[in-house]
Amino acid sequence: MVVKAWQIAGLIILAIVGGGCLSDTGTRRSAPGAEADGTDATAQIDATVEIDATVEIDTTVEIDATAQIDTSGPDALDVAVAEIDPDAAEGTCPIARIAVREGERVPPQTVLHLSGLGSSSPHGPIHGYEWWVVQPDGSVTLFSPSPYVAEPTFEANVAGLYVFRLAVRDALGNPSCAVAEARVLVVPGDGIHVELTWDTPGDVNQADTGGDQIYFSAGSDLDLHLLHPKAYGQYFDRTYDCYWDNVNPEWGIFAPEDNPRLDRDDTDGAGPENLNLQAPEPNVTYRVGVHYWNDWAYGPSLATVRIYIDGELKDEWGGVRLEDQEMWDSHEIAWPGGAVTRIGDVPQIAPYYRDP
Ligand SMILES: [Ca+2]
Ligand SMILES: [Ca+2]
Ligand SMILES: [Ca+2]
Ligand SMILES: [Ca+2]
Repeated sequence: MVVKAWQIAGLIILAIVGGGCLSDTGTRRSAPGAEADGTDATAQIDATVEIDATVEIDTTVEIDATAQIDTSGPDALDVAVAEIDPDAAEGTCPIARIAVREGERVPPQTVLHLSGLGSSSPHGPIHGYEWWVVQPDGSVTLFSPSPYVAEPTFEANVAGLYVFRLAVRDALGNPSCAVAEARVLVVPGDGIHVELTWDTPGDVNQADTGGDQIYFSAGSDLDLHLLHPKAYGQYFDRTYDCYWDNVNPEWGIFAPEDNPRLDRDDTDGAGPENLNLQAPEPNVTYRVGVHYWNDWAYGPSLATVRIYIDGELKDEWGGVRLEDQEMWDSHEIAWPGGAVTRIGDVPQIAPYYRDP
């Protein structure tokens, strides 16, 4: 109910004149036995007046733009908006709000469901959304299907902090005065998490994807390898090298916990490739390698390897320049303890290393 102040004043006067019965929420009671029967001159009147009035100020401006759109011309919408009282647009700004369904802490390769539907405006519905993200170094994920929808998704593939921001615009074109912000931390949950990202300066768009892997790729293709000691240092070992052609081999005891998993192979630029091992074998030293499988004519790339032990970043070795077909032996990881050691003071790179 909306009652204006001058109406309240009038109603109170009416209440006094009328004996205290106010609107539909007012009550008037008489004590039992108070009715005068003509014989009891001392009858008492016990009347209680309860005033229950709420003043609500409702400044919502309802915009019925659709009713005014003349579909005969492209300027019709502009005309409709121009007919809205401009004074109604003054006042508070639209408020942008972000909700992330998956929460603030997720493992790598989580598809985040973002929503700006909690945004609001005193001037009517929200008509425009614009999202941004500050992502960890090496991550080039784009909003899907675009940064201009109310509920985009976003694949958080690289470990680290993502800061999402949202601005909105209401039906009158008013922008939000403040940008909403939400932070999501991507933390690897496995004992060993190895992440490879790369920068290919010859590729003008490193965020695009696709290709047929025969004649064309949208970007260069580097690969992550994890060697078990039983590979005797040979990459592309069919059992004891975990890589794109052997993504989840059986290592250690006959149980999945000590098997490595290549959870993400990227063939079209930037990465990441993610390699995980939940419960490494005791008394085993693993080796990490990076191979430049195919440059797809985009030229050399700068590789970065990050190694996380139990969710904690232990080493990041970045900016290592690789040419097509080169193999970089980057790290050793010793278990138990998870000691991460760089192989060599400078990158140890073998030229023209091919699948034997
Ligand atoms: Ca590209
Ligand atoms: Ca790859
Ligand atoms: Ca196993
Ligand atoms: Ca890619």
